[in-house]
Amino acid sequence: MYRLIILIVFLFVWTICEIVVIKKQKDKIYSGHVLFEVPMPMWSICAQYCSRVKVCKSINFIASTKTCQINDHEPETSECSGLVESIGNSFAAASTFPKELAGQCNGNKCTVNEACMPSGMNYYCDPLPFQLSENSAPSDLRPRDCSDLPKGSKSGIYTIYPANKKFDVYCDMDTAGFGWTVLQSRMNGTVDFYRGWCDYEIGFGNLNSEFWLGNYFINALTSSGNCKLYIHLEDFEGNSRYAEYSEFSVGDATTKYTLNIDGYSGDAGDSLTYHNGMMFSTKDKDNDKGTYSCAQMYKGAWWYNECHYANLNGAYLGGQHSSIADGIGWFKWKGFYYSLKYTKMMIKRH
Ligand SMILES: [Ca+2]
Repeated sequence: MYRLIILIVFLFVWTICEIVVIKKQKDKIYSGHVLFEVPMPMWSICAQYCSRVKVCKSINFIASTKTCQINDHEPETSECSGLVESIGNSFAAASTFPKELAGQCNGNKCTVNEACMPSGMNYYCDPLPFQLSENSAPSDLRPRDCSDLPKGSKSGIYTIYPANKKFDVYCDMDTAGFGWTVLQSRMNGTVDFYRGWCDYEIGFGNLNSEFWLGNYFINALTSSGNCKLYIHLEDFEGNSRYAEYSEFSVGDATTKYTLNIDGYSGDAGDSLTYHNGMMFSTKDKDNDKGTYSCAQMYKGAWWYNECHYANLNGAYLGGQHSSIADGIGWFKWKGFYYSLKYTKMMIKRH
């Protein structure tokens, strides 16, 4: 740790002697790519540190805790930047840093486990206070999902590290036993689910109430295979049902988050096998088999076929409704004219 403190002091002195302009994006962070965090007094020093660490591709600076988050990716230039709103915090991509920021370290040959330190007209490589390997997460001891948490852990929000990514999830230990990672939750209609592709890609809502975790993260959680899906449903009359699928995974962005599902059991009826092999569709991205946009027609976002038997991201219509199939529907239990009170989709490794 003393090495890091020396480095910070050094960077600080260097910073006040030089003036460089770095493009930062206010009130945004890049979620899901944090490799490690280090304390830093200010964001510009975080940027400077990043410029000297080979694996660093971008940074988030968390102002309230003065934390510098080192990301191993920078947002893709696709339509979804991957940046999420985070008031008071900021983001900067290493590719936008001016060359002078790295000083003598520009183009250094330090390894992924070293930080470059300028020294006169040259530089030297200083070991990072962290263990990083070329392609693995900082520690294999970190939970990959909720089932890796210590036995006895209570339901709540936890940080997990699946597939070299880091993000927060809600872990459910009560509905169907220990260790379920929640992907989706509806309970009171306070969150708007009629949203576009980018929101569904990186997720939205509040982990403590209603949310969609995000297709990007669902892919990360299920890409290693061997996941089962549990769907808990409740109506307004106090009844509950469940549908469980022994096989569940979602492809990556290049597959448009294609659903792979099989092996139904439960008492809610199988409304999801019909959606197997379908790409994800949103109101602004029609990947379904209908001649029109199923997402627009049924006010949701889903792996629409032509169109659906399940619409768990539909409108919160609160029970019986006269419009057809645009509520939070599970056809095999309630038909097309009933919008459920409560839904929860969650996964667990076998
Ligand atoms: Ca269509």
